[in-house]
Amino acid sequence: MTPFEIIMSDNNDDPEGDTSVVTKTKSKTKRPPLYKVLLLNDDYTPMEFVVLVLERFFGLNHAQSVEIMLTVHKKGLAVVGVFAFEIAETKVAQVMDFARRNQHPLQCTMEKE
Ligand code: TYC
Repeated sequence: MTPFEIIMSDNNDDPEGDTSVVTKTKSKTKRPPLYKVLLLNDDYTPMEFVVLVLERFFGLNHAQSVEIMLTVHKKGLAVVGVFAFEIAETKVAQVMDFARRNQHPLQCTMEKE
């Protein structure tokens, strides 16, 4: 797509002078898509571990982390944050790795917003 187009007509309904038609098309800069990072409930991961994950990898304070952890516990899942693709991917990998190393079945996924 060309960002703009200039049509100049001089042939010639307007013998006096120059009438130009200038049209501009909006150059559409697309914002990158965003991805929700979701935390899933399970029956075994300790609540304190989930709180620690939220504090450590999502920069949430203790009260926010407890609140989100309890939402996941009650509702089955919650959105923890919304990020660009690579950031979301990194967060998911960090959480999954940390859970695995501590032998908890905690699951973290992402989906396009
Ligand atoms: N349901 C877990 C328990 O009762 C706590 C928990 C909360 C686990 C959130 C995972 O994403 C989670 N120990």
